[in-house]
Amino acid sequence: MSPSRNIPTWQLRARFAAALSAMYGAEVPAYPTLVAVSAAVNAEHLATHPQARRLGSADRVTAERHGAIRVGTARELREVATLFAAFGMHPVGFYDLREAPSPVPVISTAFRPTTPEELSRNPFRMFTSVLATDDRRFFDAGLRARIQNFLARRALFDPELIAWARRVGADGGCPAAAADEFVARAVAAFALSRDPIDKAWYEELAAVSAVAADIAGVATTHLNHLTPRVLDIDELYRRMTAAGVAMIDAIQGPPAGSGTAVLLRQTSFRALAEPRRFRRVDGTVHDGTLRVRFGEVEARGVALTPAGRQRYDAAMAAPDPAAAWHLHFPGTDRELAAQQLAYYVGGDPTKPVVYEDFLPASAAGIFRSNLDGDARRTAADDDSGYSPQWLAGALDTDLRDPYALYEKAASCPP
Ligand code: OOG
Ligand code: NI
Repeated sequence: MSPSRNIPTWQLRARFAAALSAMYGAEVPAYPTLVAVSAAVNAEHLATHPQARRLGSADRVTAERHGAIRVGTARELREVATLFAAFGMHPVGFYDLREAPSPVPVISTAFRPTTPEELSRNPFRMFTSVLATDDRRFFDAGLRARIQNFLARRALFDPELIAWARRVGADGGCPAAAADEFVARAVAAFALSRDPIDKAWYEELAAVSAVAADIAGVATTHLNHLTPRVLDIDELYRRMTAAGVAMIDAIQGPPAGSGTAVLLRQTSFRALAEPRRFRRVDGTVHDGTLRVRFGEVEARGVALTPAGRQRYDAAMAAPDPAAAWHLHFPGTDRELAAQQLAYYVGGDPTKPVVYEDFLPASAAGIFRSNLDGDARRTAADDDSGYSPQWLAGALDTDLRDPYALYEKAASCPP
């Protein structure tokens, strides 16, 4: 390999995803089990359901992951955007989890590849949340000022790494000789830190919201979870339960047995306690544990059009979504395509456009299922102004509209 050869962003993204997976596997022992069970379920499913390949090649699905990270400020968000752009991952969509049934004080987007070609090369995506510090319903003026002060003093990313990422993004890749170091440095930015955590500060934030403590109670960020994709999530759920892993009560998203797989179904198990170090007020450092990180797995189906999404939201609002499902949704690709409820390449029902994004209710459920309590929220007016425009401004780049991307994917064959 010539040292001057350029490694394109998609190869950097594939290496980034694989290296994050290796790191997370070393950090969270249950994760490799989840990956192994997912791989076994996928191999068996593909052997008996060859038509499942229409939702993604075996190679793509085997390598497919999403991660989740949480940051504290607009500046940190901008740095994340620069870093992920070097891997060909761009912000798509706006999620306001403050409005979910169990509110979480964050707003979010997903960084991901945006074209069918890039997605098929490697679809790695990162659900990225920023703490809604300006929302008075969660944080009073005093606490807000102290959070801002704490966050202003930390640097999540080495400025050199961000400057390097900016060059890689602009060049569309990096020289082969530098690629390993670049990827390794990016991955290291998301490792769990062994630095002692200020116990009193962490606990004060945790009393308001466990997510606030995870974000602003520590001086670093870390992967919160890394999620493999599985083709039969009901089977995965049965196997994990049979293996003695306590899963959350339900699979989030569309109910089982609803015909054509649409959107996204997810489930997770609670993390075991992880060793962390704490510094007490008297300055002494002690070993302790936190249960913040967990395992999640997901199944992806066809992307819905705005009309299809309305049907989905109506079905899910029913007291028993599984029972109500067929009142709202036809069960086959052919009908979904004919009624323009879902995206198919060229309108051909054998060529579904896979859903590449997230669902706010499921995301809030995933947050919620892994927290010890709901966020404490008062009835104050929210004058924070968080919106898609705010997020785009903070990111200093356009927020892509998921529907426009699906529309485009459906209109131009890959
Ligand atoms: C993100 C939760 C959302 C998903 O898959 O819906 C998410 C988080 O816990 O930081 O990852
Ligand atoms: Ni997730």
